Amino acid sequence: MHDKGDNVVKNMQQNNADKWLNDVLEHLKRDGLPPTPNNYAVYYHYYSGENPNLKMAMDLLISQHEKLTQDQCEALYRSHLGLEAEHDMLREANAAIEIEVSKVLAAIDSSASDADKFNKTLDTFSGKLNTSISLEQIREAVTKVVSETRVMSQQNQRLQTQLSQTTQQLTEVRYNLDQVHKESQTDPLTGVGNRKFFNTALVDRIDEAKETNTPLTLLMIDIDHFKKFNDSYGHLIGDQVLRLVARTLVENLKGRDVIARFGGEEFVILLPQTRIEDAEKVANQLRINLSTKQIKRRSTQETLGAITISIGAAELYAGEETDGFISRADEALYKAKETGRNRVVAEPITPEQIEEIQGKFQTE
Ligand code: GH3
Ligand code: MG
Ligand code: MG
Repeated sequence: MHDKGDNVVKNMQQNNADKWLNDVLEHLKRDGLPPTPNNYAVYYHYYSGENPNLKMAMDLLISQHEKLTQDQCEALYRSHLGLEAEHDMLREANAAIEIEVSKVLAAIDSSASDADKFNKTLDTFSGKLNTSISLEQIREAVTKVVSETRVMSQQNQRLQTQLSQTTQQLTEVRYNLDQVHKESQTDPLTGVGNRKFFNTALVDRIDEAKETNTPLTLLMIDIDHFKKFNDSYGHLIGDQVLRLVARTLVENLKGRDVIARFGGEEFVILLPQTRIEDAEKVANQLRINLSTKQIKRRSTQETLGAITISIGAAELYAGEETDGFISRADEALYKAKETGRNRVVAEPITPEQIEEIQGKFQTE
């Protein structure tokens, strides 16, 4: 019962998304605008009617100018669609793309059945040739085959053109959407993942650790006395340091490890399949590696000294929630700061903390 209802809603959404995709692409083409993610988002919301304010504003522009310019489209995007909307759009556009692809596959199927029909005509023709028929009848049959061959080849050509156009358009839309998705998860200054990326990765890695019954360790990293560094040398050199820290992390960790900027001058690392003792070694290597790098002012090559980091580590305890896990790594980082900075604190979970987690379990 429930499934049936879900399917009806799903089908309706798919049909709509399917229709809107065509409308959007045609309208963008009419207005001479490229199908960039932002342009696509504006027109998509216009057709879906999900955003009445955007629809009203766009209707007004259309009534005044007929076609939208790139600048007008960008202005609509900025004032009516935020990051959240973009997220929805990504999901819906992906669904629409899947539908478009299945339509293309259906077109190929139907072309195959046309080919079947054509084969049958040929069979009938060769059958006729086997019976004794007049020259006139043969001429007639040959003419029919020739004309059907022409129709088939024209149909094939049309299908091919349509397929390559659709594929090209979809590839472009999908590429643009992928770029937007990637950008929305990346810290623009350092190029590593941002907080949003980390939040998703954290949930995924915790699930994975639970499913595979493997350890997961979190490192919380904070640059030491960074305020003083900024105050002494300026924010631009501070930014250069943030990039250096990110690069050092990326260069010294494995592909499966998650690296992100948690905010300000703090970074986080998730080390899957790693116990806290091993994570402590990794953290110390990172810390030492960074402390041996000399920061230089690019313009004068003047040496500004080295940068140090403090690191707190925590290993996920079975049944622990994301917040508790982060808090424990944070507490360890705080201890590293308190006890002199430029060090790693990796303490095992305390019996009190275990009790707290288990207490939560029982009340739930
Ligand atoms: P502690 O060793 O206790 O961590 O001291 P701190 O000075 O590093 O810590 P505090 O929290 O007092 O200052 C953090 C500084 O990080 C303040 C801010 O100027 C700097 N910061 C945060 N984000 C950025 C950024 O994007 N670029 C630059 N250049 N500096 C940043
Ligand atoms: Mg800090
Ligand atoms: Mg700091």
